[in-house]
Amino acid sequence: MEPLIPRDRAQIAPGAVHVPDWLSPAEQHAIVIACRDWATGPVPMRAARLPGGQRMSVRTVCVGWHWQPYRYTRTADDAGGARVVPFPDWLVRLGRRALTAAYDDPVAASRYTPDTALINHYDDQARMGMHQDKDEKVREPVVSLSIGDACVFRFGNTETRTKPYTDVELHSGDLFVFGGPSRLAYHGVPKTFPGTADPATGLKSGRLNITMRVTGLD
Ligand SMILES: O=C(O)CCC(=O)C(=O)O
Repeated sequence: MEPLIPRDRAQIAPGAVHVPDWLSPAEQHAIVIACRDWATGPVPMRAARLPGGQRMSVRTVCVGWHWQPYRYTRTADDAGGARVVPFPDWLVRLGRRALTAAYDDPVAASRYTPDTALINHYDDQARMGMHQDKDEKVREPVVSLSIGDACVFRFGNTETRTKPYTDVELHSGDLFVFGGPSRLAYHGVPKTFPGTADPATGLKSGRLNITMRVTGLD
């Protein structure tokens, strides 16, 4: 195997931090197992339907709160109607560790309590257009974990879907956190790199992305 070229931690914009190789291979494997379990129910993983009628190309399952464009509910009203599984404590702890790694502020991190996670699976054709994560009622940071195939993650500005933006390669195990002045930055995934994943993660193909958020809902 080729030796890994170290990639450096980088602030992409104020409040937006990329931490390469943050998850260990064992953690990635454990997360893949958990995601596989969530994907089988009680709410099935599905391609969400946009208000215009077309389906997203990624397939998504949620924990804590169910997201459908563009709201959160406790039951998956567009996917069989079951109640979503509770947000697990281990994922809260992982979110807090992620915030510490990104911002180096353990006190703020200890207060971070994500209550939803969207788990997206990208097959080789899947993409995600530029969008803002703005269905949450509060503006706590978003913690994003990547597993499987590498991708181009496009991180833009808070005003428009277009330039200026920065293209960041996210690899398996990478952490990306965006909060503060970057919390409402447009972002998307224009491209994945099929076949780049290490099979040791347990993911058979494609790319998995987990974003943890705080909904601010009761
Ligand atoms: O897949 C990614 O890295 C980004 C996912 C995303 O933007 C989202 O779930 O809102």
